[in-house]
Amino acid sequence: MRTTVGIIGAGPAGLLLARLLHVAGIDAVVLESRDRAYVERRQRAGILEQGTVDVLRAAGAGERMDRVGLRHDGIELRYARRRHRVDFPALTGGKSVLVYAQTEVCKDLIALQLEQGGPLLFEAEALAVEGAESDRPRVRFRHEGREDVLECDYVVGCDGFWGVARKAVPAGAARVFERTYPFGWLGVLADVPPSHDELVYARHDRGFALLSMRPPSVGRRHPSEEVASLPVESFVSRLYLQVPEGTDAEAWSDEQIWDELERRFETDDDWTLRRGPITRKSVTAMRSFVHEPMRHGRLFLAGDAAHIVPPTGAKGLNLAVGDVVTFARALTHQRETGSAELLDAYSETCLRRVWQAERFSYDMTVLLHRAPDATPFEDRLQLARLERLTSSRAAEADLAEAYTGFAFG
Ligand code: RFL
Ligand code: PHB
Repeated sequence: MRTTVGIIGAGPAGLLLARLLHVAGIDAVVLESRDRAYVERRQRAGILEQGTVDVLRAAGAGERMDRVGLRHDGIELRYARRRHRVDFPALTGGKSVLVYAQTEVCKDLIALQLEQGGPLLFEAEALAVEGAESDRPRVRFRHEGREDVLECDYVVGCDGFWGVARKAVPAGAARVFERTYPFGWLGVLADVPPSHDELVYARHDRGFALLSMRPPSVGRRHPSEEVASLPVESFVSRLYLQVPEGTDAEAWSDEQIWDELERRFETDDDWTLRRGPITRKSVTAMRSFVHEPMRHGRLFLAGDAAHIVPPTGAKGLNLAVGDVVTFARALTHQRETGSAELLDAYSETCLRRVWQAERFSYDMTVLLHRAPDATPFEDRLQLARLERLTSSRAAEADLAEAYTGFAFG
């Protein structure tokens, strides 16, 4: 098999890249180790920055997103039983974010790719990237019980944190920056409308909690259907609790989860948490990670394959989008002008934005989580930071700008 761009991984990075290249008339093959149902069901991100929304729309993948996605003009910070709303448009000159799940982005891109794009092979596991320093890099992979080779002009590793692409970069050619956190998130999906119409980020002495939401499952629109946005009441609840590192999700009963959420979201007013049947339960580890550079020869890394942020800033998916937009633009430029300048600048361009997201995600994590060994001094500092955020427009604007997104490079 031969193609121009070999893409490893059909998460948001790989799928969007395939779509952008298709629109630009550049052929690509996507290899995905899992099956389609697994990729479409994997619960992850929920927040799209405006820049991400614009890219998906321009790529022709915005029809369902525009109908089902819910614009959010703010978030609530909750601490010491108090509630404070951060108003994004007022603080950023009109910016907002869109609540639309990663599962839905992936479903939309997969449907488009299978209908219009080049090959997207499920259950095709990349085993290794070879010849990254040559003009003809190759991906060795296994599909339907057979080993095969995909010969490419470029390989883009979009295979997430646990993928194989990064391993093709020799240790001496890379530098890794990493931090792990002594806690994780227990995430649940519950079949009950969200208890608030915006996201709530809560800092509590017992630990962090987050209230988010997911759109109902809605298919693609029939041409005769009315276009109407869906009410928040039709959404379901997505909730997270800070738990100790290594926690087993099954160790928490549904009732324990609701009781703990209720405590951490407590307020002085009459706000109440709506309970309902929990349909999904899992624990996510928290990590910050950056692999520099994001390119080795003709192998490019994009998305979680190159960097990880803790989810507190809602940045992971949006960073993946920025990387593949940068790559697609650079390759198009090279084809149109013969100049490799943008491809050569790929890593540097992406890393500028990546480090801003790393900084913001770290700050949000430290601001809102309670470390198991937190001292009373650190507890007071956390509250002082929250007080500052809620009383200084400058501090609040800094959060709002970062949350709604940094420009693509
Ligand atoms: P993915 O999504 O991990 O996709 C990688 C794909 O590669 C496949 N793969 C392979 N395929 C072939 N051969 C191999 N050898 C392979 N090895 C792996 C995998 O099966 C998979 O399909 O990476 P990608 O595309 O870079 O996308 C990154 C995002 O998924 C991730 O950053 C976000 O989900 C992070 N994230 C959030 N990001 C946001 O922007 N906003 C959010 O609100 C947000 N919330 C979250 C999150 C991540 C979370 N978890 C579970 C870590 C909330 C949570 C709880
Ligand atoms: C989510 O809805 O899954 C979500 C939202 C915001 C975050 C993290 C996760 O910061």
